[in-house]
Amino acid sequence: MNDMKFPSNFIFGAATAAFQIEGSAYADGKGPSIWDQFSHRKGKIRNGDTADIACDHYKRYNDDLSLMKELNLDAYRFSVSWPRIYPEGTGKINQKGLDFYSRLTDGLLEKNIEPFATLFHWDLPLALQRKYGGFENRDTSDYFAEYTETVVRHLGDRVKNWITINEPFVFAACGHLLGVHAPGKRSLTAYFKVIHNLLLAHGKSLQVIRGINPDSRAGISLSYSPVHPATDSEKDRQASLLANQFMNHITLSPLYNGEYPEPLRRKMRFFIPKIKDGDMKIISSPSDFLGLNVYTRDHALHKWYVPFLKSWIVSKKIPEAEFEKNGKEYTSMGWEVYPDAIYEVLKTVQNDYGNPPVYITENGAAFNDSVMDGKVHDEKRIRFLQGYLEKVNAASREGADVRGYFCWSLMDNFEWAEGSGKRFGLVYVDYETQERIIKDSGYWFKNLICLKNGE
Ligand code: IFM
Repeated sequence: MNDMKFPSNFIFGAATAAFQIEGSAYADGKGPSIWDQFSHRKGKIRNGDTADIACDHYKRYNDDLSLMKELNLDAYRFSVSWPRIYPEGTGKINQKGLDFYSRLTDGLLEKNIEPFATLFHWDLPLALQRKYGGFENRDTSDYFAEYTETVVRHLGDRVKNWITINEPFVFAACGHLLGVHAPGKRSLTAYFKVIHNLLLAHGKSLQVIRGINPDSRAGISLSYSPVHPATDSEKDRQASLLANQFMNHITLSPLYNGEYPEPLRRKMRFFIPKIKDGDMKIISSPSDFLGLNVYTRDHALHKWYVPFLKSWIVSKKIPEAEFEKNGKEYTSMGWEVYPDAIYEVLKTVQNDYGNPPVYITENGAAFNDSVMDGKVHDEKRIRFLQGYLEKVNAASREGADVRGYFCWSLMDNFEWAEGSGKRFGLVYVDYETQERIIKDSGYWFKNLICLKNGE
């Protein structure tokens, strides 16, 4: 830990998302989201878990603020639940929803913790999905701008850091191409439409934020898993280039270059929606920072039978029985522990995208934690965080403009289709009693922050 030197203005925080922690699924006038609906569909979530209660954070946020203070966090990244603010997605505002985030924000500021608010972390109001087809419909980008305006007018005097959208690729791919996340669609056409409309929504939201609070800072959070060729063959190398474009540059390139990447655009021309004049300009409106969520890398193989792309990702999840394979380490998500991924991502953004200010808005690991004598000894997570942070530090020493790092996650929570069994937290949550226990990694992270602050 002592080898890592982070400047005192480097921000260390922890992140969460509304649907994953809040519970109180229908409290105080909240409307249903696509995830409330999807998580109750048979067979969609591991073990039939739901997030109806999750970490009960909506009711226990004060205790959770104390935990954040105990961890000495500089910042906290949370998301606002759109259907708490607009139960129908648009139209009538639910004041009680706004009040909740207002209390949370005040609590953070009282504790000297900088709020970073994400406006969309996947819990789209169900009404927008049912009536208009959700983000397949470009009008949803306007509803998002309306919602942005309401939230920023309410909190913008206190929240100065805004993240418009979390991981457009994952929302589009898992929810509209693979069908494993809400709303559960499987269509390549839907995938591209949703990517485009989310990016459009980001651009419009950015303009709204700027218009209301010129002194605030706003950006987007992108998932980025570098894709490496599975073998040394030229065909696999080509497959990895396309897979990288399909998963990573599909969002980075429009945001920073104002265009979808070639040759992806050529190969996918039948699926890419009609792009209206002016869209790319809105999408590439300058952001104040880029948020990057980095966990692992992937591998691509050439597969002749995959339509158009001819590229197949082989490493996203490996079965638990193979965790020790090849001397590599894996998290309980089946993701390879590969700290160089975060270095590669930061260097790519530095060298190929103009070195914008970056926050790592998510990085962390799920392991099978257990409580022993009231403690959680999670050495694997400590090793994971140390390894990745060393690489963040290395990239920063080589000129990458990285300003902060948010651990995913503050506490164990509802991991989407994987349910509640995958524990990513610095804090352990006993879902039966809602007791919280700071894990050894939480104390390790706290110590890192103290060292950075010279305490
Ligand atoms: O839990 C998710 C989060 O909601 C988005 N990024 C990845 C995390 C771990 O899968």
